[in-house]
Amino acid sequence: MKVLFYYRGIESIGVEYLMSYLKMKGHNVELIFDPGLDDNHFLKLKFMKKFNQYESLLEKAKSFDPDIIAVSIPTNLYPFVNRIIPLLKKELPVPIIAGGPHVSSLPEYVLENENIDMICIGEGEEAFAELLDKMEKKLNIYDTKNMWFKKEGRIIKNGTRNLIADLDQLPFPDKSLFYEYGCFYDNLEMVTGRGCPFKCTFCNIHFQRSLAKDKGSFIRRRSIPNIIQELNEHLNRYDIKYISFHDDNFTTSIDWIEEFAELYKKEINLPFYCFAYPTTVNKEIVSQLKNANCMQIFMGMDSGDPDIRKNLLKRPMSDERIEMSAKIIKDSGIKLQLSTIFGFPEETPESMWKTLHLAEKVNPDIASGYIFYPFPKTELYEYSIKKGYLGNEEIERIKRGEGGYHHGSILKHPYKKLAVTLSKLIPVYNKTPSMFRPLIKWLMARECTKLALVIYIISIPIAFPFLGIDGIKVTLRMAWKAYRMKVKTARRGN
Ligand code: B12
Ligand code: SF4
Repeated sequence: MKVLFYYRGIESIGVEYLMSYLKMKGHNVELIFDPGLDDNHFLKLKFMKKFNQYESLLEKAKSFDPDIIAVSIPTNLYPFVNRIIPLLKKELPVPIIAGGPHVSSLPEYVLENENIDMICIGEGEEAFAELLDKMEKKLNIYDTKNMWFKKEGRIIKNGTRNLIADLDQLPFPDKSLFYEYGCFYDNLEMVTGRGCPFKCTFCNIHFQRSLAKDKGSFIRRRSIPNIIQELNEHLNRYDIKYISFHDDNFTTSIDWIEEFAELYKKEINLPFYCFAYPTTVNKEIVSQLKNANCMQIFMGMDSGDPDIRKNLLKRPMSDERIEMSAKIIKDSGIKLQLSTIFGFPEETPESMWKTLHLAEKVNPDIASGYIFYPFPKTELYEYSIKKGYLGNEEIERIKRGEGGYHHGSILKHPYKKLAVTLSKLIPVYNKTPSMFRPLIKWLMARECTKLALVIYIISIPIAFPFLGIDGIKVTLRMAWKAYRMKVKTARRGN
């Protein structure tokens, strides 16, 4: 079967896993990738729109002549998916299947979409392969687990299958098609496991855990040799300078880290980046990470108000624990990226300022600021509805995937301007010498959201020296590739 994937903005490890699995099963895959340069979730740059070439993508789609089109939908990608699927459906009258976090959260709603014929809830590898196999053999597809279908005006819902227990059995994610679009450069992204043991109320992963109840262990980790083998395969193919481990939590097991550090140092030894939950950080783990050449750790502080953390976010930890974890990381020589979120329901200006002040005490190398976005079906989404922060209009906007956690708050929140200003200026504040900090604070208190955005953009290379610069390089590369594709399409048209 010929499967055409659509994705936008950045490479997707989930889609790469699907591609390699389907290829292993003998299917043919192709990708149309929209670089989304005018709106990459972080920045809206209207003048970059001219690089978004739907025509060349459609032409590529037509010449591939797929049997099925597959789209992966994180919530904030839904508006863009909705722009392209009517065009694809018009040119290629084949079924469209959707999967990913938004679909798993709102299956009924997504299936109402006239252009989507079937959806996948949860993990897609086995379900999608089984579906294609049945389609190819012209068998009944409507009993495929994890899949829901539209048939003659009815919705057919199937239960979920067990989670993939042994991740080592999966083929390594296939990055080749994303690479052709320039989606990565020096930085190799990968995941070493699936699932997370924590219960943060704003997180989609915690919701996904509830979907997979009784379907096997939610938290799974690949074996170290399997990870090293994947790394070696990519390193032989691409000119990689550092690795980003995108696991929700890299640091949950000391035994795993010890074994990883030893083999990684021996076989790979490239600088890497990973994520850590504050209470999993200790001297032993951090020294192993440092030994393995870890250059930066991303740690979520989220709020600087202990009550908000404990009661609202279900991240019960003291300020002192956060400071201690930060100190351990910094003392080891690993760079610390501290993540903060502003604009939670119930947050007052006082609690938002507490976040700034705790970040100041922690003194990370990089501070990132986000605006709270209630992802559908998360506990904090339901809470925001109950407490009146989301009315019908906002709920509909979230279902459509509008907004995000970079630009503005979607909540009916009395202090949203302050939340936006703080989220944009905290990275700059963090890099400002202390004698000039009162000036930034003065700006923050004025809630000048537009000025804050301008300052944020200008300061990206200083505030985010590693990922910010990599992001700029990748964006330029994607723009160049998109431009070349446009030129080729135009030449063929003439
Ligand atoms: C790595 C990561 C990133 C990386 C890069 C993404 C990449 N290279 O893959 C970065 C940091 C850049 C990133 C960016 C964003 N991310 Co992100 N990211 C993740 C993370 C940590 C891992 C994703 C992953 O690889 N998972 C492993 C793969 C195997 O799982 P998967 O992607 O879910 O795919 C499986 C299934 O969902 C299903 N499936 C998926 N699509 C499809 C399609 C079809 C047709 C089928 C059949 C099945 C199917 O099958 C796949 C294989 O089993 C997840 C959290 C998580 N643990 O999933 C968040 C997560 C996916 N990200 C999230 C968000 C919000 C974003 C951003 C929108 C943030 C932002 N505002 O900038 C952007 C979106 C960028 C974009 N254009 O997509 C949210 C999504 C929530 C939601 N409801 O949408 C998540 C769940 C985080 C969270 N805790 O809430 N992200
Ligand atoms: S630690 Fe991260 S991935 Fe895990 S539940 Fe919390 S926010 Fe989600």
